[in-house]
Amino acid sequence: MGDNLLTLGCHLRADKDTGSLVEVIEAIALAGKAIAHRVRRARIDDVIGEVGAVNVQGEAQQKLDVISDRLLLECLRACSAVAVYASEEQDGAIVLRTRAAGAEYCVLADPLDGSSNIDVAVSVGTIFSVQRHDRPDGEIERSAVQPGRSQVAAGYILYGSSVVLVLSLGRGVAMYVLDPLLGDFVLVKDGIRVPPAGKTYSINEAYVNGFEPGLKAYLDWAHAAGYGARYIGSMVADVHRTLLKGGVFLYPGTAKAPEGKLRLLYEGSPMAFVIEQATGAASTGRAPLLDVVPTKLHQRTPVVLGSAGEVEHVLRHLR
Ligand code: FDP
Repeated sequence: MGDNLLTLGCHLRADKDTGSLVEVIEAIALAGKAIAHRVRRARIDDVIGEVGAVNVQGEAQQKLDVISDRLLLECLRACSAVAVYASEEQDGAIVLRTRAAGAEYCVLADPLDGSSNIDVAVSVGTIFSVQRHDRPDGEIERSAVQPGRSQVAAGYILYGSSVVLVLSLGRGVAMYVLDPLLGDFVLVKDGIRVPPAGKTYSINEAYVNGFEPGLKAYLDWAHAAGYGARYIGSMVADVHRTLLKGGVFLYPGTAKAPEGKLRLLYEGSPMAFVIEQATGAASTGRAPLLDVVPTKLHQRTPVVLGSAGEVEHVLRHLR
């Protein structure tokens, strides 16, 4: 049995082109360790339940949503390369420092995705996206509102039976696991590829009456073709399974919510970036998800992602 001792920092620094992006990823990883600690103690400390407030999208904030957001903000504030932080839990982008001060990056995050599952100890995760901060300092927020295609890094941290960090810097996808004894993320796999096919779909099928006819036709086709269903209801866990085992994850629009539920910049774009970098595919159902030009920070998008062959089965039914 070989020991995995290549840490996240050493692995990233081995690539000379990565520059100060390493510090940004390390700041996110540090926040991930702090969040993992809070998630592990969720029933011991008083962190379960709602804060009693709603976020900018009208959703009830869980205590751990707020704690995770604060931890991320603190870690990024301490990182001199970060100019802007935008999160699902904040009304607007937060300016940490200017480009004139040498800050090159903008970080967007869903600090604790799937947090409604916390009280039943189901896996949750942090999703992050890094864009280059290349606008004049007067338009600092616009660095956050960019198409997914221009991300310089994206990934997620899954707080499951182990703590897993999946990362892409646009040159493939690597997976690290938090070694609790060393207190560090160590590389467990590089060059991850989504299996090209996999007969599993992951969707909240209870909304079927609100789906468009093409999607209903896809589900009928998948049933007849002997597909299995897996839906945890926690995006990071569902996407992680799809990345490693293949299949397709869908959160479509419905008659009531045509743009679906997931946020383009905090969930759709970073997950699409990881999946495409792992040779999978990601779409809104109409267009490649990474090509969507966002108009606002908290924009929502329908999501179809996973094995290239499985995404194509969905798209041909939608066309
Ligand atoms: P949550 O509301 O618990 O934060 O991002 C929202 C999300 O979780 C995703 O993690 C998950 O995939 C989705 O909502 C589940 O929504 P449904 O309950 O509508 O299926």
